[in-house]
Amino acid sequence: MTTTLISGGTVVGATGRAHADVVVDGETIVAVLQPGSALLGTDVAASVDRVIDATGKYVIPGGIDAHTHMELPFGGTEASDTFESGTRAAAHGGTTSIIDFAVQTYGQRIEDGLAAWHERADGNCAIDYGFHQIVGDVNEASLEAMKRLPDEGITSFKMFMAYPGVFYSDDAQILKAMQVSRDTGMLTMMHAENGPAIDVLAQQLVEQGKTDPYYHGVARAWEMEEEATHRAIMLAKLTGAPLYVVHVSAKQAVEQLAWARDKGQNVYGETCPQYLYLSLEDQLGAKSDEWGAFEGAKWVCSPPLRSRAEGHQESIWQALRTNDLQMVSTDHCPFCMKDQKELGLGDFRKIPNGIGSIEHRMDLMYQGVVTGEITLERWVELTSTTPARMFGLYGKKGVIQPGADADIVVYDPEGHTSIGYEKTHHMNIDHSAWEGYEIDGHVDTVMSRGKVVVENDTYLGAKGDGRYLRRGLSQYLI
Ligand code: DUC
Ligand code: ZN
Ligand code: ZN
Repeated sequence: MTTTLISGGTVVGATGRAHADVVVDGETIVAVLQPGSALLGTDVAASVDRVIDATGKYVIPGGIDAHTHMELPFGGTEASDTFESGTRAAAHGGTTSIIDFAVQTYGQRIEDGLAAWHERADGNCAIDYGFHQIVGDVNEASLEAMKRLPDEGITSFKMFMAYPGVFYSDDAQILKAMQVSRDTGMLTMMHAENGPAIDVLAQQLVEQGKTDPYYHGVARAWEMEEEATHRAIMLAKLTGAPLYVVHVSAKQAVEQLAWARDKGQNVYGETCPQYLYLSLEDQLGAKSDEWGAFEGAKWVCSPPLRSRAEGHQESIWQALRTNDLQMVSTDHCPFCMKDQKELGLGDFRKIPNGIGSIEHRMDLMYQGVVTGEITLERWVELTSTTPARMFGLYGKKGVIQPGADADIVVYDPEGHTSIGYEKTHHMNIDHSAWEGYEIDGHVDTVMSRGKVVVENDTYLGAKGDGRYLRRGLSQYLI
């Protein structure tokens, strides 16, 4: 087994930072030491197989992206990153674990949906991976199957108040599933947008000839997110289920979460980098020679980008500081412009929804440290420690301490990252929603369970390095 010393860096955790050396034995962190100190009387640097010099750099627990959709079937196509390409890109960006969504489609048994997801991921991942379960068809059999998910290491499930005819659940179905959540301790994850109302607005816009991608955001008004978030909160209150609202994009949805949390309810929320940095105005202004106004399709995701003039981005940054929102995930769900997004030429409703960000989450959130939006410790908390606690991985993941998996990122605050077009990223997309973003920092070295998988921007790992994570119940509930 290889032993490694990461020396001279600043170890940063959710609660503080310190100059410290980290000793790794095989797959595990075995010691965090005062710089230069001896371990059991031995000179550590002389006795390990390898020393990584982290002088002037941050040493942080590997990122955990708790919301990804590799290979998701959507809108007549499939998300363009496979478990292989998506997890490799994640590693490049300093993310060492993902939690992807196993899909139960309408008419399918949960067991079969889950088995298919294991088959897709098994032996293909570059980093460790777990699953949430999408419940796309609540019926008596699914409700029984859901109760067995914790035995499979799946302790959270996602429901959709959006996408009628695809993943949508009505209030009665949600109520029944939340009762299972209450009884098992599993976390209910909610896509909170009022899908039936949105579909009416979208149809009316198309009938008026408003078919460009921009109108996707007009149809998915923030009122529909606020309303659904409130409804989810009330159903959770009624049933006693713990609730986690995914991809929060609207200021008014944050207010709903804060309101419920102030009353002591077990309610949590995540946001994504696109809701912090990108806006509906950006999407409206996007035009290119190749695509014209259809260029805006690159940023079609749900919930949609929100208006900067309305102050959503500002309010979401604030909520990350005040813990009204607890985490940042990506909702990584990439689709190429060619053959995929272009399915919606002439009708924005047919554009597959999703943005690819898995490679850039750690960098984009570090930029929030540079600009003073969040502290260094909060960066680690939002991107690694809380995801681990929220989804039952803490202790092994999300922290640098003896006994934890050696998932470690050496991050260089003096480095620079230019986010560019497909040729510079590793995600399987023919464009970047983040093209032109400049980050004052750089992922230097990435270790996944003791193995250096990225160094000098070079991938050193192998397909199948990543293992399935059997998760415990949430360690974050009040
Ligand atoms: N939102 C997206 O943008 N893509 C996939 C699913 C979702 O809820
Ligand atoms: Zn969603
Ligand atoms: Zn999603």
